[in-house]
Amino acid sequence: MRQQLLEMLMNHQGEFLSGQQISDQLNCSRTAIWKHIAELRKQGYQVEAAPKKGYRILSSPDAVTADEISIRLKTEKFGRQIVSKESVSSTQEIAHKLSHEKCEEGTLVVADEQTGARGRMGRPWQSPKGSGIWMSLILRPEIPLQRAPQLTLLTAVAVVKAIHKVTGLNAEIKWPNDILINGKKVVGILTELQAEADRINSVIIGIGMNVNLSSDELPDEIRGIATSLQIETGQAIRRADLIAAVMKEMELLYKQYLQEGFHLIKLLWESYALSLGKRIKVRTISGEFEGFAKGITDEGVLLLEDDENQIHQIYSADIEIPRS
Ligand code: BTX
Repeated sequence: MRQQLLEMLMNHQGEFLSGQQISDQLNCSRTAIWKHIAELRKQGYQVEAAPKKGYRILSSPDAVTADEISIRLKTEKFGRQIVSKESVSSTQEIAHKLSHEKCEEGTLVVADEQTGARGRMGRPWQSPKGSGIWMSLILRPEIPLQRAPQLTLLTAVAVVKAIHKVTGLNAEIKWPNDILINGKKVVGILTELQAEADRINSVIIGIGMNVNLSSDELPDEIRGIATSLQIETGQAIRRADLIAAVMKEMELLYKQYLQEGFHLIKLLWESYALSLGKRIKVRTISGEFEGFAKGITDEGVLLLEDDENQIHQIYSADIEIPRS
């Protein structure tokens, strides 16, 4: 009900809606409307109430609440179930738990702050309050286990597209999961699996996006290597707009992926990839080496050609693109 009320007010921004109009449309009492208005104000919405005129919305907060996200969603499944929290250790942890409890595919966990967020290989992910998108999406694809890394690449493509649609910025992808703008990291993606034998129960895709951090607000640990969308555009971005855009792009690509396979994602990914055709340095658990990034395989594995013209398949690594 509150979400429908918010939707009505947002669809008539700048105009008053009378209590009668609202109660007729939502089939509820005036008292119920008043209670929901009070709740919206508590969430940070500025709602004007004028005698004989009714209600109108003056401003809405840059919040990552279920209400703010839901009214912007243009998806069938992705983000249609939202768990939104103010502060959590990691949205991945909550998503894992929900997934065990058999939540629906497309369930999204979002937090305004994370205090113990993780990147790959247990590295910490800085997630300060009120300025980023820290979210985890639960998928249940019926695909073989070895194809799961393709979903990281699919997510990277969707995020690059969504960033372009919402901000006009052209981000680039550094294999496998970094999204960079002007050479600095703006988004990180972490794909985790719940699987048994060779069957996937769920894939939990964690996405961390630096949105409205100023240079001063970037945590010391990452100041030299990271950027935010606000730094790059000079403008604050409404986080719920971007979340809805990411959900839309992901759902579109995911449907296509399940029906037609990885081919299109691969082409799109390659068109956004920063490292392909360049000499790169690769750091794996078994050591460091250099070579040319030739491309990716149909499984999303990076192909590296060394100085003896041997091709190596890189499954998991950090890569560095030395400045030329
Ligand atoms: P990664 O292992 O590729 O990147 C981690 C590295 O990135 C860190 O070691 C640090 O150098 C750098 N870094 C840390 N925080 C930031 C930041 N905010 N911006 C830019 N660089 C940073 C990347 O792992 C995967 C990150 C996924 C994060 C999401 S947020 C929602 C979900 N919950 C959770 O705990 N993780 C995911």
